[in-house]
Amino acid sequence: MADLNLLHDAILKGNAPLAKSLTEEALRENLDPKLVLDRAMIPAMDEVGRLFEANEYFVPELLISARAMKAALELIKPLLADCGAEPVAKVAIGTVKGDLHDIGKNLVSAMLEGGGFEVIDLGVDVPPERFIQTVQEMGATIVALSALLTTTMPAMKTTIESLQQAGIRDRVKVIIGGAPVTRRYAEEIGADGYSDNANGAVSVARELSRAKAA
Ligand code: B12
Repeated sequence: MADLNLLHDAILKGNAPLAKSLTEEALRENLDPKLVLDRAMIPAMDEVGRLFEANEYFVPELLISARAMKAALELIKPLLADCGAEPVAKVAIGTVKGDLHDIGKNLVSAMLEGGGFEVIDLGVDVPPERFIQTVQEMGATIVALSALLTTTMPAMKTTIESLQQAGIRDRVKVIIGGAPVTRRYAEEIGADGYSDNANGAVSVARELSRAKAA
């Protein structure tokens, strides 16, 4: 029987091969991929953050834990599909300029794909112009911004302002998220939606695309 505590610890210790094989084992046993994520993987990264804050982990430990998390996440991602026949919208997603964190963004991206959205993943450190270009050239109607640093949150505001300046703000809905981001901040900078998790991101994107279609 797959042990989620062992998976949690493998990510915490940055043991990517073990994290991968334990995830494979859990999936072979038909454990719900969302349960594996919520009970083992995300709590492990939260603990990594706590240890970093307590000066017990440093950047190299963050990196090897992130690598283990990614190895496990790659196996989970294709299974996050949800067969709902929802209207599909195109989402341009990226981590904002100056910010290199992508685990949460990748998770949101996978959940959106699973939820029937077409996702254009622009990666990390994405300047506002890239979002603008994706809306103009590829017809994205939702822009999803991720930020994990308090110092890069203002880049979300700048991105929204740039969409305005480019005259395309009313063509898109902007949703934002990331550990330091709050609903209040989302309202403050004029975003259309916010969620503190990947499931919520899908619900918000659905609501906004329905509202747009109506
Ligand atoms: C792993 C990690 C790293 C890795 C990133 C690897 C990678 N490929 O992503 C590395 C080592 C590169 C890194 C670097 C740094 N990091 Co770092 N990192 C983390 C850590 C431990 C985990 C982040 C993570 O992946 N969490 C797991 C995912 C699943 O959660 P999440 O990202 O929050 O995403 C969820 C939600 O927020 C939401 N969400 C996310 N995006 C979006 C988008 C939308 C649209 C929506 C709706 C929802 C949504 O849904 C996701 C799924 O549920 C956090 C601590 C933490 N607990 O957050 C620190 C943390 C974010 N890092 C921190 C710091 C300080 C740094 C560095 C500055 C360290 C340094 N001195 O160099 C650099 C900055 C580099 C840069 N320019 O970006 C601080 C930030 C402090 C702050 N408040 O600003 C944190 C909080 C650690 C701490 N406690 O001090 N880091």
